[in-house]
Amino acid sequence: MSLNTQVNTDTGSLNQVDAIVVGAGFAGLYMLHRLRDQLGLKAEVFESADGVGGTWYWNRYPGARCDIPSHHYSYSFSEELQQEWTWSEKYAAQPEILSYLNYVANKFDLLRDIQFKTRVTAAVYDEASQCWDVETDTGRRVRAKYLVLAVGTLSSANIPQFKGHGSFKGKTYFTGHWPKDGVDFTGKRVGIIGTGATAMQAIPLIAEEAAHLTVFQRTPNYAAPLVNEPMNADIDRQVKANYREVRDAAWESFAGVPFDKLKPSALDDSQAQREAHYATCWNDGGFSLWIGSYGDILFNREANETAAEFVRAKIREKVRDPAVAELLCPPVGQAYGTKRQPCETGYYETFNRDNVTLADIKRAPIEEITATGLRTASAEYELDCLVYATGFDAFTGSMFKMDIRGRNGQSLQDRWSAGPRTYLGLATHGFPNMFMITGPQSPSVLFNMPLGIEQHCEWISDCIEHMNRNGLQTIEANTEYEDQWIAHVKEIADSTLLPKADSWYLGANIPGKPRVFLVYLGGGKQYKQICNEVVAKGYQGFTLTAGHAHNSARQKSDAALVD
Ligand code: NA7
Repeated sequence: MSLNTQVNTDTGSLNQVDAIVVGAGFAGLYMLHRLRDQLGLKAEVFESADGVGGTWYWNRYPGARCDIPSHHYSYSFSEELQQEWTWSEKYAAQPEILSYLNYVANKFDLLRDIQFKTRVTAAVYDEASQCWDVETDTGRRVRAKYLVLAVGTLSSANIPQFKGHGSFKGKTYFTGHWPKDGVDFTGKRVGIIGTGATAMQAIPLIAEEAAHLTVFQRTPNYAAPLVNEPMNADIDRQVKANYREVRDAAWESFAGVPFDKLKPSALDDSQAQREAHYATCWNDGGFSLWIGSYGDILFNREANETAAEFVRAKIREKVRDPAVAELLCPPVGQAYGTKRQPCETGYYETFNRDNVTLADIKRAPIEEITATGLRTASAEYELDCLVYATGFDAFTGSMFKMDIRGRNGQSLQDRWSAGPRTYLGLATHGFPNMFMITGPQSPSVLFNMPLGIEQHCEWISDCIEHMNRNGLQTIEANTEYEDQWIAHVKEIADSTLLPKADSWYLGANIPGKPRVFLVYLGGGKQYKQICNEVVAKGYQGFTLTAGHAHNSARQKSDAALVD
């Protein structure tokens, strides 16, 4: 049965619905479809943008594209959708992904339940009604039994507050908030701060337009070529004829995208064999070198260094000026792939252009943004445009922008002051009936995002169906299970080299953020099994209640703790 009524409270009337979903990207769209069209609930989505797309709405910077093949980087829930949508490139660019999400929104008639240009400012759990009271910047207030945060993992921009921030009189752009009508850099002196995955996509295209481009690099990065190409019609036909197998293979793989050349150990091969194998993976493109070459390069330093040296040699081959090449090569000691491996198309070659300069801001840090550009410890740069490609306050940034308060008025920031505390990356104690899609401590960014999102949306909607079918009012993660889950995530992460890098995977890119590794690294398949087992054991680790009137029916599902 669905709810769509008004309730009167001492602060005025609230619309009441079954579920509020925050965000209309890949996650929010599918969540709405599940809740509304499969469960028959009244669900409402709030989205701050004026259209769907989430991350793919905001990140319109030149060169933005996925680096998991488009056939994989798409929804699997509708066979009809899979058959009728045709990608034009192996790795789709942002405009095409955004068109796809608009197509999905129209096909499933989702737009009518999305409130655009509406930012959720607060979500407060009301003990009396055991519901969430959600406030927005448009003044709309809604009460809902369920609150689903589909706010994206990489959606809150990290904007470093350099001295003089805001004083630049030229044009400032943020890759994560790119103007809808694009930017024409023709004839401009452009500076870009950052050399992460985003910057590496944008730099070659900006360089083609700008009079001059200065790249401000703090840390060099290991990238591999994307090897994009127009969609091959035969491959498209083959995938469409076998989509079921393609998706099954994705779920069998560690990161939700299959690679068929993975060998156990780089150290088992001779140098010649290794180089040949790395070259094959390099030429395959995308993440093939990173997660499809040898199983031990992200676990063993010695194995890792063989891959690192292979990439350095490639950089030296591509970049003509040896001094620039050295600056672009991550030094020994900076492990390969422990930060997210960017995929590039002509990035390194861009530094062979006469109109491109690489500025080393590790050696000579940015001291001040000035009216005419910026000043580093060693030089003054006159600029017309300044681009920030400085990443995101990942995982928690967008959640913390809302004032989310659970039981006893405790804020989410407060509860997570030492780092996020979740059970399965789906829920957190003290915040009943609140779910996170691809939340901290789930596989999220180290898994194929659309597939991971689908698994979460399905788990959440199955849970809500279970609750409604059984007359249950609340579900809440138990702290013992949170503790165990956090320890489990940490233990797996610590067996790899990833926590040793200063990456956004553990919040190291944001000054003052607690350093906690935030991705479950056990692989999507294992994670899905765990989630399914939790359900099979009666939502083990969660407390489910029948509501105030039936507190005797409280089911504490913690009979057997996970070992
Ligand atoms: P990243 O990978 O976090 O990269 C941000 C870049 O900005 C990186 O080169 C940073 O250097 C640089 N940065 C950040 N803050 C500063 C300051 N204060 N001074 C100088 N340089 C700075 O973000 P991306 O957007 O490129 O990629 C994020 C993900 O989006 C990507 O992995 C994909 O999954 C999609 P640093 O390395 O910190 O020295």
